[in-house]
Amino acid sequence: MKPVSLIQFLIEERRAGRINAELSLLIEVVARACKRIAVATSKGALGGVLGNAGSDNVQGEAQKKLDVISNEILLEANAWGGHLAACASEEMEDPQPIPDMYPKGNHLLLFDPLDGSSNIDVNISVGTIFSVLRCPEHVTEPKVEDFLQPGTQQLAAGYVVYGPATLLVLTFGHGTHEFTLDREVGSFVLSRRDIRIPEQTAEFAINMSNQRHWEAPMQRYVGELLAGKEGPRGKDFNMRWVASMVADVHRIITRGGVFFYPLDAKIKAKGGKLRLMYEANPMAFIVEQAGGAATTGRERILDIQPAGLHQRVPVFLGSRGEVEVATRYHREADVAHA
Ligand code: FDP
Repeated sequence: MKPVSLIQFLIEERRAGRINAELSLLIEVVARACKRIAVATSKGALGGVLGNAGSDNVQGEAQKKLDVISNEILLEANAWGGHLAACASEEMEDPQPIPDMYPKGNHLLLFDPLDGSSNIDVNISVGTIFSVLRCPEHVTEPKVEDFLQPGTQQLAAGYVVYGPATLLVLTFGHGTHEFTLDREVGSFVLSRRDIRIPEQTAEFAINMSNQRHWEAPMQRYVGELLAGKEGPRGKDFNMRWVASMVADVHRIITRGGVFFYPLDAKIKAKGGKLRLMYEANPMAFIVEQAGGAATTGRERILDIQPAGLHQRVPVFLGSRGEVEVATRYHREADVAHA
């Protein structure tokens, strides 16, 4: 079969009436920016881009040079095309308006420019995560509250993983599709259409070093997985933790599995570790569109009414069967303590 490029795929989505020209352009621009980020990350030490930038982001986390570079690449690429009303990023406290000299569009773009950035300096996969919302009607200068829409309102979501190959995974709410960057030609080519995550799995991803800080239902759930064949689950489970959400989610998209960043005593006051608007929501949309499930352990992620641009939430996502068991344990524990 003839390879299908991202551009061709987007034209077909437009013809099918699933996206409009502006959203198509937006995705093209984001994909082009991510190709530049792929080039920057692949240079490693030779590009002079490793190490800390010497600054902190809005979350008080040390910024890597590549965090800052990737953020600038995405902002610059998206400023002039006329497809956006504003951008918001993990690296910036407030939304970034489109400069007055450029035309404005009807979309809002949120992104984590370089997720898993603690892995950059050790040459392990990192990625970009993005989410697209519609700008509310008659809003010309979008404010934070215009971005605070539940994940169900997303028009598109995607991530790019910069690994041995650079891959783009994308959804418009009609299935989840994967594109592989053909480095010689410089274009993304469709490599998997309508990805399906197996419903059952024997593989889980979690940072086990936090075990003693977890809530009781999480202790119970993971305890049962670790008990293996002899335990209540009656089968052995395997564990993987890359510590780059994009890489862990991509493994799940590819061969099934389940990813947890639950609440723990250290992060309880913040509400969780991962950010709702540009990590949990886009990943939940992608995973649900591939037949998986995504919850906070208590509720569906996509149903959350956001309260802040940088809000954090617990994240349970992947193979439906395991997300449901872990979520049930939390709900049962809440009922028992009500
Ligand atoms: P990072 O802080 O390096 O950007 O986005 C947060 C994230 O990485 C995820 O990509 C990753 O899954 C998680 O944090 C890793 O957290 P731990 O360091 O606590 O394992």
